[in-house]
Amino acid sequence: MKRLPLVVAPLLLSLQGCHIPTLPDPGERTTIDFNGLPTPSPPSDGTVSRGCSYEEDGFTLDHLSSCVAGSGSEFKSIHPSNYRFSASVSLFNNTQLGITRLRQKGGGSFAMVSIDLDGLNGSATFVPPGGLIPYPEPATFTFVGTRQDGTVVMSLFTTDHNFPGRQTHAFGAAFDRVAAVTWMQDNGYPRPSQQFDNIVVGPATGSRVALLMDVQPAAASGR
Ligand SMILES: [Ca+2]
Ligand SMILES: [Ca+2]
Repeated sequence: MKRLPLVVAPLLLSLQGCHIPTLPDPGERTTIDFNGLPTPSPPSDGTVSRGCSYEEDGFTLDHLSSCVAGSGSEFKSIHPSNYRFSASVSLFNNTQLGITRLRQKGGGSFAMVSIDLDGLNGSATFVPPGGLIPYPEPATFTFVGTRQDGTVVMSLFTTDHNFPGRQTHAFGAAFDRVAAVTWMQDNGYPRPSQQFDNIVVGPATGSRVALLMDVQPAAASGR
């Protein structure tokens, strides 16, 4: 029989009588890639509204910024006939400063591993009052991860000038054991300027003791 570390044994004893869930295999990872979304039939500009909530592989993306289905401000997918398409079908939040939130369906902690990012307008320009100006790209992404104990972590990424041409942003250990990750659509006046794809997530792989406490916060803290 394997010996329990001194730190773990008292904790497990204190949780006797509580429901202790099966912990996931830390080697399992999932890629949310949007590739199952059907290509639109012509005529189309190659983008398709996908509503205010999107589910894939046991995870949910929610549009948190007063999203109204059918308004055109929802999530949209980008397909090969659109000039923004790069490599494979991706998604964007079609609201300026719109917030996107990723959570595991049914709750629980997970590890945010990486995400592919790109701009949305490239070198295109527009004419506001005052003359021709380019869209504000490269686009900046600000990711905020929240753990079940309320701890908040943050990660920033700015895309390059290659468009369409995605980059992979890796999160590292700080984004292990998060319960939710949000990011805000860049201001992008007069239209949004970020797209994302290939969200790689996995089971929380940090402290196994901490993970047990995450899934049983009431039992562990007495709240
Ligand atoms: Ca894809
Ligand atoms: Ca790029």
